[in-house]
Amino acid sequence: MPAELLFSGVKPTSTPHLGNYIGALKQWVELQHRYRSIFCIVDLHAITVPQDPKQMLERTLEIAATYLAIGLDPKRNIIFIQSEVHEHAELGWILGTLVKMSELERMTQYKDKAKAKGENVGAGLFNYPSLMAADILLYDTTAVPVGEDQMQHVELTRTIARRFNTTFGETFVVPQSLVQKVGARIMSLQDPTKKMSKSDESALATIMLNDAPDVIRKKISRAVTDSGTGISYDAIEHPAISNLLTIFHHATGKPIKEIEDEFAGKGYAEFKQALAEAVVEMLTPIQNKLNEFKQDPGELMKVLDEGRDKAQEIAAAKLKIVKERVGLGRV
Ligand code: ATP
Ligand code: LTN
Repeated sequence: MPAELLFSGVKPTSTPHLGNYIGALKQWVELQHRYRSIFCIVDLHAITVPQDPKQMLERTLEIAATYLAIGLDPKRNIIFIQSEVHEHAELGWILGTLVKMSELERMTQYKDKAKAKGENVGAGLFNYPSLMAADILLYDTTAVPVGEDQMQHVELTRTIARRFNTTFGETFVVPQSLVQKVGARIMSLQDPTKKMSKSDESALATIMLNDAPDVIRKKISRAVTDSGTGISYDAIEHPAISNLLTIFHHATGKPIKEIEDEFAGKGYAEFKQALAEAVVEMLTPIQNKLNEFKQDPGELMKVLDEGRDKAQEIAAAKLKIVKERVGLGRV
């Protein structure tokens, strides 16, 4: 087994979208062959914004089924639900006593969400990075594959790990983020200056992993394009077409240059049609597997039971050391 350990997670706040898949999940499928990996469904993070209790578990299980449907192998990796391993919340509290208010106040995700919510922003959203640091540090993680928007949180995790090590003695491995070069930020199909997000007010902006083929075709045919007609990659001058080219690249594996050549002199309509078919082809096998897991959840439950037990064994051992170092309880 390789010594490197990879940890990542997705919040069960809604059905995952194409941005989540290209920016994060698809990478994991490749990385699982190179790292010992732990993939978590981070439900404690999801409740930092209000969630419908009735839908929470359903969405959590949907993300877990998605992990399996995209090809994460439960025999090689640990797959589990964050709230089922209480050590995460416990270490999150301890790390929250080390992180500074000023550091948390600088987090872009918090600032953006706080701006949207005003006075109603919950303290959980503010403390979010302490819990994320706990997720990562409990497992001696070396690599954290995330989209670009999460790099700042991984950076703060590194700061917290170093601070703990300096204060209480060498305890945590200092992890690194792993961000892929192309596709780290898939943009909205309706506004290429905004990232594709499940909370977008326009339903046409985001392709959900479980969108039916015709819905995918419709969303892509209505995607905004740049003024001019060329199909060439330039994220500054042609942000919309560059985003579509990025998606095309991920759906087909073809280099962007090759796609540009293929569509040189052709119109947007033809390009969009080919792109829609490529996305449908990429997502159909995933959707078929997802339906299988939904119809027969037994296997999924077994994977999550085993994942929880394995994760807990590692997490409990680490937390014991942490508590000893900090002087907490009669451990
Ligand atoms: P929201 O869409 O509500 O802003 P989120 O999708 O960022 O939330 P998660 O579901 O936890 O939150 O994200 C899972 C992973 O997907 C993260 O690693 C995140 O960086 C990545 N990700 C999310 N949106 C995009 C995007 N548009 N492009 C690339 N990666 C993304
Ligand atoms: N904050 C991340 C989700 C997340 C995560 C983690 C990612 C929570 N804990 C640990 C990697 C490692 C997000 O919003 N996507």
